[in-house]
Amino acid sequence: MTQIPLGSPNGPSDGGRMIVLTAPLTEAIDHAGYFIQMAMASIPIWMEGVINRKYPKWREVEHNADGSARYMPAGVRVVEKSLLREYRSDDVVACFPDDLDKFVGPRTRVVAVSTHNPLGVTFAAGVYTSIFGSSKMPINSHYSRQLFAKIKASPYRENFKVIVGGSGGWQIIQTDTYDELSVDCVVEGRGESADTLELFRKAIQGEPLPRRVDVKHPVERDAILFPDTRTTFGVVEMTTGCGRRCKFCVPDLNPQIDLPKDKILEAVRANVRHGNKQISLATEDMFIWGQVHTDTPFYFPNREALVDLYSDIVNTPGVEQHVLSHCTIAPAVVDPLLIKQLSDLLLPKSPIHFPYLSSHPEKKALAPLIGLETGSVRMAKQIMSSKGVPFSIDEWPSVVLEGLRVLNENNWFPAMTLIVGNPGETDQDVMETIDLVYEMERRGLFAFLIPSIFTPLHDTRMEKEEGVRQTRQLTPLQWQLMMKCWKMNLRPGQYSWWGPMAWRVGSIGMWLYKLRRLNGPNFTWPLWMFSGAIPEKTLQRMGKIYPGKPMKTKNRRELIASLKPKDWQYLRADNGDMPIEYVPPQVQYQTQTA
Ligand code: B12
Ligand code: SF4
Repeated sequence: MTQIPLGSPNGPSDGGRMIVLTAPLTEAIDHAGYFIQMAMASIPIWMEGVINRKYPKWREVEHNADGSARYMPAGVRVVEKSLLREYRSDDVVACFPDDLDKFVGPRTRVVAVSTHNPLGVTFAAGVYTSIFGSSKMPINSHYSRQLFAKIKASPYRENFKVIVGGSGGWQIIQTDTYDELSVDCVVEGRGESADTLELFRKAIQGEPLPRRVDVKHPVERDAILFPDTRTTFGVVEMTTGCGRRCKFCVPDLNPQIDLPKDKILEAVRANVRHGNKQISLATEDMFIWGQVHTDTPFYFPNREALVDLYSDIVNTPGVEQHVLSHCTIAPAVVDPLLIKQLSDLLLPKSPIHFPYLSSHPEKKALAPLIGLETGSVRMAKQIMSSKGVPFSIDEWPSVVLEGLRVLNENNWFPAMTLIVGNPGETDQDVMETIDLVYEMERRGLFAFLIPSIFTPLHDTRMEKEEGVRQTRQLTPLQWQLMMKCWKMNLRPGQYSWWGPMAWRVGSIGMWLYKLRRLNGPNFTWPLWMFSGAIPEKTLQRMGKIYPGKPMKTKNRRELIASLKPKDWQYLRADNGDMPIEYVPPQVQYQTQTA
């Protein structure tokens, strides 16, 4: 063990904390909203100047009086809360990477790192940096590596173990970067688990740790802990799991749980107490809350419960801003009135403004993340056959278009992810997805489309499958889909700082300088399409891009009519469009008793 005396100028005067929790700076900042972190997960480090110019203060973080972090990602806070069941508060600290020297000392036995996406190899992250040519170094990855390097270089490194957890821990396992990053053990699973506590006990006693530990996810809602401190972006967990069983999905592997309202609200109040004005409920699908393990299938949302929950959240004194996280699109078709009621409640506290799109008097908008993934029914059947329930996956394009119509009418302009290069994806599948994107454009619908290259995620049912690995392998159609999505995103110019024009002109410059060599010839025409330098119609006539076909799809009434009669009982008649054969339960009852 390194012999550095307590109080030496090289270490903290109190010998440091026994357990030090931290997270990469870029994952911990509570600045400028979700978008900045998402951008830093995707933009390569050499473009950091763009972020610096737009958000010059992004590195300025807030501290508590003792130098610990005022806020940390929710995962760190839950682990901290879990540890505080066993250890004293002056043994445990959560701090920003720059403050590690204040807390890591000769007393330190564990440095625990929480990571969301440390190496940038997850979906919708690596692809963008790889387009620009440095596939492994998005800004977030650079800062994550910087954090690990700092821990590795600590003069006390021999004294403590480095335990990594969080949704991005698998990236270290998969790339076998334990030694490079100086990580002793990666925990896959929840910090509340007894196995996690056991691991910390072992580390504190200096026992060797396994490289990887898989811990069980609690199945009871009361077993999930809620932090009573401030979390980055005011993230408070709302649900775990999902239930739609998409084959590529990690969160769906967790049990489907909707967390108790009183605990959610307590955590919201704790955030406010510690200075947070923004709240966001973390979920894979907000619409399952209140409908888990009830007599109604979870995909028919519990309107009253949801409205009641969100109403209490946004009306909590001190909550000035509220942001939605993830949801699915079928509930918008099932219950448009729910969407309207939520809009009435949530828009006033939304920090998102879409001046060119929103009909709200202050141009406010809601922008949850929704998975579109593919427009091909064949592909959808293969990878996500229940994505659109209660509707059959055969209706997927109609569900997307109708759902988006309902959402847009209520000022919801979601970010929608698409997967390009799924295993077995054919040109026909890509054309069908392009058709859907063109159809959105034709109908004036808006979603911020985020195409990403298929990434086999650990433990999922597609873990062993292989899709496209590098941008050079993308076909002309796949490139067209990606570039069309981005062209559509820049359409209304709602991100004024991006300056759509500048992007387009810049893209040609970049292509000439670097991109044509990096991404190969299949990239050329789609990029010209994106740049707008040659009109799309001309490119279509020249046969350089696929023109797309108008789609014949079902409207809401037809979709509702396509449901199985046994599902009609769960529909809300006040939405209209009820099947003509439908007899409301009270009438059925009267008929039976007459
Ligand atoms: C909120 C959220 C965000 C927010 C805020 C993130 C933040 N910094 O707080 C924003 C929008 C910024 C975001 C961005 C991104 N996200 Co995100 N995000 C989420 C979401 C919805 C909730 C995360 C959360 O806070 N959960 C609650 C906490 C309590 O859970 P937790 O973090 O998992 O922590 C538990 C365990 O992991 C463990 N644990 C955590 N840390 C540690 C540490 C140790 C030492 C131990 C032992 C245990 C441990 O214990 C905790 C509690 O028991 C999840 C989905 C989900 N339901 O988890 C996706 C999710 C984590 N995100 C995901 C992705 C892909 C991204 C992006 C790459 C998307 C993009 N391209 O922009 C970026 C990356 C951002 C970055 N900085 O690099 C994926 C991760 C996939 C993967 N496994 O690789 C998820 C799972 C979504 C999904 N549907 O797949 N995200
Ligand atoms: S709908 Fe989303 S969260 Fe649910 S299983 Fe599919 S990908 Fe996962």
